[in-house]
Amino acid sequence: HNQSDSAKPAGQGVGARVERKEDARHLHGKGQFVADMHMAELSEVAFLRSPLAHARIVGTTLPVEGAGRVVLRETMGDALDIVAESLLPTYQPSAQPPLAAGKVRFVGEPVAMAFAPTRAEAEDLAEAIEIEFDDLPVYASAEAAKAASADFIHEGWTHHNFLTLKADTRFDELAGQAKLVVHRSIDLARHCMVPMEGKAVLAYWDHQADMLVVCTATQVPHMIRTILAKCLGMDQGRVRVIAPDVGGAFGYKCVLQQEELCVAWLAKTHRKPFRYLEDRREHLIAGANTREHHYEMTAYADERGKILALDAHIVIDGGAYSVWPFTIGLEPGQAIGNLPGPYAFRGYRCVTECVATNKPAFVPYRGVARTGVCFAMELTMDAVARAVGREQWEVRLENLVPAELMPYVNVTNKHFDSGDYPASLLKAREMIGVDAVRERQRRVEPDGRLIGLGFATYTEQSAHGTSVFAAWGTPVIPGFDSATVRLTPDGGLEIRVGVHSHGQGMETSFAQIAHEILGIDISRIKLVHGDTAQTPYSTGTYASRSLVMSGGAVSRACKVLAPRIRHIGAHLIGARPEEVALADGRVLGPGGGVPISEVAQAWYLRPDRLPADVDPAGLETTTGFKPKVDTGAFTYATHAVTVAVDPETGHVEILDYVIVEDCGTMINPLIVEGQTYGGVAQGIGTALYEETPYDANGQPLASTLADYMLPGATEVPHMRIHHFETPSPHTEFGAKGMGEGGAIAPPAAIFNAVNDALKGLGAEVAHTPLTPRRLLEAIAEAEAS
Ligand code: MCN
Ligand code: SMO
Repeated sequence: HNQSDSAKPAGQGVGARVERKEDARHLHGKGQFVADMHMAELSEVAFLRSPLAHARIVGTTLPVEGAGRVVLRETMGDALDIVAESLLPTYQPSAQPPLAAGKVRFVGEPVAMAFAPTRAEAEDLAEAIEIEFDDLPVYASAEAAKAASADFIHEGWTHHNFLTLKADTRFDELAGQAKLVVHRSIDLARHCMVPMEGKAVLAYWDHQADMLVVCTATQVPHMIRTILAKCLGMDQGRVRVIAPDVGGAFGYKCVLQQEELCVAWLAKTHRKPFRYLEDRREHLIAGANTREHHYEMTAYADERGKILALDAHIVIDGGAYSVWPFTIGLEPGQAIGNLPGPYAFRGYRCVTECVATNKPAFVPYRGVARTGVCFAMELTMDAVARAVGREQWEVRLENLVPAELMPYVNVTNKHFDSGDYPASLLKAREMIGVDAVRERQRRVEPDGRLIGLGFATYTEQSAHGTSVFAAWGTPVIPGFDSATVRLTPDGGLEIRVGVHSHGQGMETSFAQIAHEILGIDISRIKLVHGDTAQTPYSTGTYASRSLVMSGGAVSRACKVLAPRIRHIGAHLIGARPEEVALADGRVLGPGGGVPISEVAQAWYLRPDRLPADVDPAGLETTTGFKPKVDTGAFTYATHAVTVAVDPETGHVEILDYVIVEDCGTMINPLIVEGQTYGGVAQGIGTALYEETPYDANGQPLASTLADYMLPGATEVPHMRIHHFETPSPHTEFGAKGMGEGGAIAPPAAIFNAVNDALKGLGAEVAHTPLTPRRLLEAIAEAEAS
């Protein structure tokens, strides 16, 4: 039912709309998740979690029966706390213990664990542990924390901020020239991530290999191996991490979880298998949180709505711990750097504070800070448009970086590599039908609902390089990756990558890349991923980097293999290597061809048929790829939406949703569209439904899916998508990453549409999620003033 204007190249190579190879097993319920694994003598693990947000642990009483199956932090004396280091000078690190030691810092923090043959028995045992607490002052909000000058959440701290970042570029000079000043306060609520599969980890001792094996739902198996080995004091060569099928990750699974360390410790210590599976309630209470940003935005513009300078103060509620490896610095770093979005203004002043509070850790979530900054910037842009009395799209055109200035370095030193941002806005404007919507607005709806139209344009920096992560303080993240390819003895191809696919369709798109170069049928190309023992080292999948980095490495590795295959094939058909080409699974030359399988057989089984000068490196190679620049590839898009707002009930219905996106060359447009739709569904959740509220004592108020609202099939509308394909000059095939983009713009576009609908009432909304209560309050407030 989804429409795309993109051309459909036939075949299986780059650009073909091939259906995903991985779908068959998932649609038939044959996926292999951690919860599907069976193992003799497996013990299930349950955690006793803190009922308080901030308290000292003053006493512990273990149950008489089963005390040997209960673990406290002091039992794990040989394991290290998790500490994420940062290069940023203002950063205060946190020591995150695998189980709380001395004190607890958020409701749901693991305090003890118990194990038993069944989860129910393990839970009973955990519940029989008694912990005595002494209350400490609770910092349930950034405001509460900033007001305190003692009793900091972490030892050795001198204030409550993890980090404060500042920027000032020509602010006073350019703000001074403005005719118009527009100010807005803007809030994004804290929420959870709710992947279908929660945390899941099974660890055992492989007695034959004499090593620890950890099967875990992670995006970053190699990095998890590195940090587990460190925290457990083991050689990395004796730890193997396997990420099997993973049921959605969205950033939640790109950091080390306390539970992963705990279960790995059990297996290492007892030399037996242990498993922990997070349940939904644990996820909603104790799982990592995301998105909670507060903005004070002041735009300085001319009378046409062209912004000259922007002043912003951003406060991010960072929760209790700074996660490994990215640190909490990723969120404020991306916020301060990406707030100017796709716009060309040159005056910028921003202070971004990231405050520690007594809530679960803040973890990257699809879009990372860009969902927040897009929301703040785009709401401010519309406020400027209203102030100057112009159309939202007209004022955006005044401000977007024009195509003729590409490549363009913006006010925060982002290197926009290519594309036409205004064209994406104009195309979205055409597709959503601005004139028809304006006409419909003028006629009164028979049911009294108000019609509104909203836009949001954003950039999605993807495939960030080493220097980009270093500027966010994270020293461990490289701007390159690698791949191994091997022609098998029967002429199939194995690709091995250290990134992990958990819904992105890499088993298909990486095969398409290899097909493009080697011509092997994709049904004969196998992607091996998610096992540190079988794949080259990689920091893993996050930041929409896998296709550009590892996909680029697959391309490069195939280009290394191709001449070797041609060389042997040419010899077999009596041609010169430069006379032959690879296509349709064959080496084709002037006098005929030979199947690639015969080349493979010559190498593996009939070396007597090989040319005398054959390259002994053979039909396998590992190589890396690094984009030509370190600054990333910038995907961009405009989302446009029309809504109907019911001023009586506060209900918002999305009537139409349009996306015009440009991720450079698409490897598989079908997957690109699926990624976008999924992201938009999550963005609609952020905009209208999802919230994890806390009371003043730090108690979570939404701990079941009855209180925590998610968009379902009836809330996610039909979407229309149009692609531009401006190749990146810096990557293989000109592809740019795009896995997060869908989730960036929806809150901005939807709120702008609602505010457009409310214009006549003088009401405005700027706080996610837009519940009926918040909407009705905004209308009542406007009526009262
Ligand atoms: N693709 C393409 N052509 C392009 C770019 C991408 O065909 N020019 C396709 C490829 O199939 C590629 C996929 O889109 O595998 C996503 O590519 P990329 O942008 O490189 O993103 P990653 O593979 O690195 O995936 C990470 C990204 C992130 S950071 C989050 S968060 C997220 C997302 O992907 N989490 C997801 N999409 C997700 N989708 C699912 N189903 N589940 C998650 O947890
Ligand atoms: S939040 Mo995505 O894993 O960068």
